[in-house]
Amino acid sequence: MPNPITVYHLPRSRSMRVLWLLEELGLPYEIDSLEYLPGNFGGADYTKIHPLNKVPAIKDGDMVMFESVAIMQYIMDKYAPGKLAPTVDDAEYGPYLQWLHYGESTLAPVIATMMYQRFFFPEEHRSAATDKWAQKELAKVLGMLETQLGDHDYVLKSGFSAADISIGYCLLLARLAKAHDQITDRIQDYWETLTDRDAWHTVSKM
Ligand SMILES: N[C@@H](CCC(=O)N[C@@H](CS)C(=O)NCC(=O)O)C(=O)O
Repeated sequence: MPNPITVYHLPRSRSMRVLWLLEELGLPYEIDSLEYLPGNFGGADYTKIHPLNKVPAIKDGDMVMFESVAIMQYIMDKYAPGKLAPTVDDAEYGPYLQWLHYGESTLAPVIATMMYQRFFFPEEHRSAATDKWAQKELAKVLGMLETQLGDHDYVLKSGFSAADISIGYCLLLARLAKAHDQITDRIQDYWETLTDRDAWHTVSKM
């Protein structure tokens, strides 16, 4: 067993992706719980770990890194090769990488826009036009996910993978953003399949 990885964590933040992955893989980890200081998560001590005070980050021995999806790739490559991801010679490898990154690169920015519009910006800086744009965009990007899901349980036909963790976290974000109108029955079914997993049950309480 490797030494435990330290995960810098705030509930409901992207550190859930990392913890969910570690739970699915049964790898040891320790949590460093950050203090919620708006605009400066974790305070000055955490700036030494992540210069922008964004969550998550991990420490593995002397190595410190951030970016949730990159952390997932690091953990899988180093400690669980061949698990929760197709191998490079598999026909699903390209689509797997695409959907793994779709979570953070395509889904998350649209949902984050909604969250800022609806909850974080002061009233006078909110824009109905931006919110409307984000709603349309989210419907579009979730529509593409719905097409990919088809009638299988997970993003890849071969079954659950780290891509589902990356995207699944965004479905939590979408709920927090109150994007209920964009969550279709099919996306809701997918969410329920994901949140039925033991690892999710554990992580959702952290
Ligand atoms: N692309 C980064 C995004 C990190 C990020 O923005 N995390 C949020 C919490 S979920 C955060 O720290 N927000 C505070 C900020 O942006 O100052 C990742 O995937 O790790």
